[in-house]
Parts: sequence; C-alpha cells; structure tokens
Amino acid sequence: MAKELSKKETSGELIDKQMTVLKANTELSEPEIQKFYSDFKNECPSGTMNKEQFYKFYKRILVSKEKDLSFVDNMFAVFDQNHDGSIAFSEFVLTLAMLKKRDLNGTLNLGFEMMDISGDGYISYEEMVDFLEKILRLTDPEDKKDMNSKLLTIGIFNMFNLNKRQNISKKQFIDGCKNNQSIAEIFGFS
Ligand SMILES: [Ca+2]
Ligand SMILES: [Ca+2]
Repeated sequence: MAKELSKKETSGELIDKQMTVLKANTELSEPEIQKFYSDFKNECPSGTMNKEQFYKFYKRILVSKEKDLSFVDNMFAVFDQNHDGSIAFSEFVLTLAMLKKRDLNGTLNLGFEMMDISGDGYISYEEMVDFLEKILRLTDPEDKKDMNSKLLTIGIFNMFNLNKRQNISKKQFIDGCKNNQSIAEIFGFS
C-alpha cells in the first residue's frame, strides 16, 4: 500500500493500472504510450489538459480549416469523457484511439458524444438544435439554405416519437440512424 502510494506521488510515469487499460483498449505499445505521455506532460505539466490547451491542440492537429473550429466545444465534450472540465491523459489516448476507428458504429457513437455536450448520456432538443445549426452553417449553403435547425430537430424528434421536452438516449439514436436512412443523412453519417 505504502509502496503504491509513494510511486504515484513521486514519479511522472504512468501508473501500471493506467498502462494496462490503455494497452488493452488501443493498438499502442508500451513505449508508444510512454512517448505519448511525455509529450502530453510537456504540453500540460499539470497532467490534465484544460479547455484552452485543448483549443491549441485542436487547431494544430485536428483541423486544417479555420471554419472547422465551430465544433471545438463538441470535440472537447468527446475527449472529456467523465465531463469534469479537463482531459486526463487516459481520456486523451482512448479518445484518439476511438477516433481512428472509422466504422459505422464508431461514427454514430462519435456523433452522439459530440452532440451530448452536457454528458448526461442523452441528447436534448437544445443540444441537437445547436449541433445542426453548426452543420448547416458548415455544409453547402445552396444545398441546405432553406433548412432551419429547429424545424429539422422537431422533425427528427418526431421520427423518434418524442416531443421537444424529451431526450434521445444513445441506443435510440444509434438504432434510429441505422434504421432510418434519412436521419443518418441529415447528420452526414450515411
Ligand atoms: Ca475528464
Ligand atoms: Ca445531454
């Protein structure tokens, strides 16, 4: 017990438990994870990445075009898996690994996590309006200029047999997109 505590306190190394989890859930080797970790500690000496540091990382690594910055808060919500306001190293690595998986389930899961900014496991009417507004602003204005994010959201909630005071769970969302091509198309998931 004492040994474990002192190890945690004194070293800048990853604790074994974290390493085991990261190795099991990513395709990274132990040296790769250690390298990631020392880079992360360089950028974020406190050991966690705050929102400001994430913005810099996002601009540098994740987006090439300035306009894509509109989704930075949505992406922060994806990385900050426990929604405590900062990104721990394990959250950082696990999310990057998740982003690399580009199958349909992974895409739908990512879409859900991006929309669920509050992190309560449900998409509210407001969260979907906010997300669709950003999509509409980004995508071809000719194509979707007549679309209104509020009307669109009400339409989608109707397809789920929900009213705007209700919420969509992750399972509902993923099943709904799989079973109804038009929902998936709206989000560009198809
Ligand atoms: Ca966190
Ligand atoms: Ca939510």
